[in-house]
Amino acid sequence: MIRAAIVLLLSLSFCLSGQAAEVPAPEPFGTIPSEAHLVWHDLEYYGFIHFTINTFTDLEWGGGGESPELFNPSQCDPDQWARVAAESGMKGLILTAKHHDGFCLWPSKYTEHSVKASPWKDGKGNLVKELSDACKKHGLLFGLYLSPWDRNHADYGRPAYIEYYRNQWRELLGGDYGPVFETWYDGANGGSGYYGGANETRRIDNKTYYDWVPTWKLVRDLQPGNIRFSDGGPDIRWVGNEKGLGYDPNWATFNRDGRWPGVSERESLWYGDKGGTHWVPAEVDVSIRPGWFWHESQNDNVKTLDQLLEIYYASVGRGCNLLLNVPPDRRGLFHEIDVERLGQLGDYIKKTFATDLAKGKSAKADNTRGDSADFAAARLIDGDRKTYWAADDGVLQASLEIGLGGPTKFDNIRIQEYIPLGQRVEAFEIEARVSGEWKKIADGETIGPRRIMRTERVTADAVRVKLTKCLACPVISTVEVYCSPQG
Ligand code: FUL
Repeated sequence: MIRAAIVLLLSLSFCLSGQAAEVPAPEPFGTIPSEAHLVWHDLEYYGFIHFTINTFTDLEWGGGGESPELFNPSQCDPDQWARVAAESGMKGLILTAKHHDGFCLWPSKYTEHSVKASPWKDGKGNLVKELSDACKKHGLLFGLYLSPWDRNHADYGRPAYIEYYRNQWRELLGGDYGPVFETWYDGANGGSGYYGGANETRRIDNKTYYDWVPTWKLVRDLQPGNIRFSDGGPDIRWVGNEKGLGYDPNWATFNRDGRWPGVSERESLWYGDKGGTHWVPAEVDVSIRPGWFWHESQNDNVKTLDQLLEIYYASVGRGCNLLLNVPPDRRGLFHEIDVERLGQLGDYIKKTFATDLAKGKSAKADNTRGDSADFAAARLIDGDRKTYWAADDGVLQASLEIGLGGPTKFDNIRIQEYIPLGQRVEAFEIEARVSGEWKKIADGETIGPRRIMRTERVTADAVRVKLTKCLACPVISTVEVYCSPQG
């Protein structure tokens, strides 16, 4: 008791003496990410699995009238998908539980058009379960794509279908498959189809037909940490192309109101909306092959390591997350060529980012918030992406200099803003000190959750990051320096 009183008195007098006066952290700027967003941003790279009857009919969009008898992979092995994905550095896998043709990869109790009616495992198989188990085994997160457009269902286009669609989400998210980190709502909606034998064209109004808000609430209630993807969010947005290209600038902020799956403006999808109303960052979805589904004719068109690296730097490198599709073949396996390319990509990423050449070296800034050690430049290189350097309020330009402790060869610089306080940087330049001379090696607009600049390879003893335009005082959590394995 007496001891506690003495400690209290001592700490009070310490505070009153002024020595412990704390410099306040910057106020959050604009709209900021949720906890679930922060977890999602850290995932960076994960995989997409497009697999259904299309794999057996050589189609990209099945009409909905295909016989379930066609679904019969001979050596289906979701464990191989998850193992290869994990080895290539992916953090999760998202499965097309149902694509536009309506065939369900799990034995849904709401339809007969599913694996139940297929010869695969005598109708006793459940691919959603098998993949969710394989993901757990290999330390991957598991996500689901359930196409809103259903070219098989007799009620598509009528209110009854919305209840069917929601029931399927209840089935998928309510129990057997564990945590589902992301749910995917495709923008392709309405058109010709089988529709229970009607074989006609059914148009719907993307903005009103699905009545999305209750569906999204249902998903969140069943899976509290879930991130919901579509052209219009609500949590993350489509990047506006299927080429694997993220943009610069890339604002995580987005004017979300009035945007729905299939309803958005391209420029907002590409760049986000500076100062936008909601945090809705971009996800880049692209296939390792020309198609989303496996086609034998595309075995020679699997993207090369160089193409995959272009995609990696244009997506992950620009602060987006990369969702790379790898379609299983008719055996139900990732094809050998795809496995090889994924291995090359994973190997490259692992080797490039193995050693941060700036970590624990020296750092200085031309402005430090309140001259406080809490926000000093040393925070940039402490190997902890949760600490940060910050400038004083009102300072909208700053220069950060990282000393590398002697001439050092590198070709990658990774920078992150501390996004729990919002996205602030609008323009930056990077220089390297080569033989005593500063030389510009990169520039760009936004940084956000991460920016990785692949530069010419230089040998330099210091790196300078100039923040030339900011919306509010900059808050940067890390500057890292790496060298790729080539050469
Ligand atoms: C598109 C779909 O129409 C494609 O088939 C694929 O699923 C892709 C990821 O989204 O909108």
